Amino acid sequence: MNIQDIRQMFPILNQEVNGNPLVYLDSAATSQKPVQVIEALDQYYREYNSNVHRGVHTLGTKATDGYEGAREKVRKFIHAKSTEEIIFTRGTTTALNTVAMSYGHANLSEGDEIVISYMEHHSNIIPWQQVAKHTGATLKYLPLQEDGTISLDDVRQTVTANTKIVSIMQVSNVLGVMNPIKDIAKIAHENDAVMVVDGAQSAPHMKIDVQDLDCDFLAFSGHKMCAPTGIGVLYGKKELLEKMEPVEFGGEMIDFVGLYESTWKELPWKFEGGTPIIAGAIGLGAAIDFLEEIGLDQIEAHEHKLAKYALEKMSTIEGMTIYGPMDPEKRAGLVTFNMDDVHPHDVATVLDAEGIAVRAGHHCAQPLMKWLKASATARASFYLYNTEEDIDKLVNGLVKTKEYFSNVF
Ligand code: 7TS
Repeated sequence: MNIQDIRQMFPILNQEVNGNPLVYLDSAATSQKPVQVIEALDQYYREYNSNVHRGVHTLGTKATDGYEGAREKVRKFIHAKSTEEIIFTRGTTTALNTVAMSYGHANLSEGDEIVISYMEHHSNIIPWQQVAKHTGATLKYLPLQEDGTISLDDVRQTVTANTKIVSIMQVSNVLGVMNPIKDIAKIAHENDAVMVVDGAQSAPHMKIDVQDLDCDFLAFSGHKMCAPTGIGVLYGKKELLEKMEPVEFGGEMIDFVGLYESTWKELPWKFEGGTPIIAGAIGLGAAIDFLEEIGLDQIEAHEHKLAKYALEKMSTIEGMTIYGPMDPEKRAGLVTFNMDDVHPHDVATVLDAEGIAVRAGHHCAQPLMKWLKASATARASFYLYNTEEDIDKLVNGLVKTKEYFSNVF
C-alpha cells in the first residue's frame, strides 16, 4: 500500500492547524486512528452495544464475540500460546502495575532485587519503587552506555542470584534505542528472575513474538497503535498468571461469592474485574487487523527509513543536540533533541504555529533526563502515516525557530 493511500485512511491528518497542513509528529504519545477503527467503534455503539459474558440475548452474544474475538487477535499478534495469557487492561501503566502489585508483592521480600534501567518510563519505575517499599526488596538500575544503549555485560553484572524481577522497555520513548530483550530475558532466567517487558513503544511498530523473546510478561497500550484510548494488554505466561492473585475484585471476575469467602474465575477473566473495556477491545482488534494488513515489517522498515532521514537532516542544523545513538541501525522511529539556547517548549510552540505537532517536556522519564543532564527535551516521533516531506517541514520549522530566537536575543 502506498503512503498516500495509508494517509487517506486517517481523516484527522487531512486538516490545517494554524493555517498550515497538519504535520503530526507525536505518535509516541498517542497515534492517530484509521477509519477502520473509527468505524468499528461506530458500528459497536450503533448496532450491538451490550454487556458481555452475561446475557443470552443476541446483542450480548455479539458483543461477547467481538470482545473475545479481539483477545484472539491480540494472541496471534504477539504469538502467545493461549488467550488465557491475554488480559485486557486500561493500558501499559495498568498492566505493569498489575504485575507489580500481584506478582511483586507476593513473591518478593527483603534481600531480593528488582532490576530496571535508567531509561525507563515512570510507569516502569514507580510500581517497582512501591514493591520495594512494601516488601523490603531493593531496586537496582542498569547503567547506560555513553550513547544511551544497554550493554549485556552490564546486565550480567547487575542481575544476580538475588534478582527476582527484571523489567525493561523494548524501545525507549526518548532515546529511540531498541533493547536486546531476548538476551536480557536469557540472563534474567539464568538467575531465576522473571522478565517483564514494557512494549508500549515496540508493539505498535514491530513484530513481537513473546515465545521467541521468552519474556514472562509484556505490557502495551492500544492508543499508541491506532486503537482507542483506555485499552491495553498484559500478556503473562499461563503458569505465572495461574498462581497470581487478582488486584481488582468485584463483578465479572468471580466464580462463587459467599458471605466471607469468594473464588475467582479462571484465566484471563480473574484479572478483569468489572464491566470490561468492550468497545476499546473491539477497536484494538480492528487496529490489529489494520496494522497486519499493512504489515509490521513494512511499518518498521518505513519508520526506520524516516528516522535515518531525520537524523541526517536534523544533525546539519547548527547547535542541535540529538539524544541517543546516532547509528540509525540502533534506533526506532523517533528523534529527541534540544537546540542551543532555546527551551524545548519554545521549540514546540514555534513548530505548532507552523502546524507541526511535537512533544516537549520530560517525557515521563525524569531519571533519564537527569542522566542526559537535560531538564526537558523536544521529540519528533514517527508512524506509518509520516513522510519524508513531514521531516523536511520539521527541519524548516527548526531552522525558523533558530532564526527567530537568534533575533530575539
Ligand atoms: N512505557 C513507555 C515506554 C511509554 O512510552 C509510555 C507512554 C508508557 C509506558 C505509558 O503508557 P500509557 O498508555 O499507560 O500511558 N509514553 C508517552 C510518551 O512518550 N509521551 O506520552 C506518553
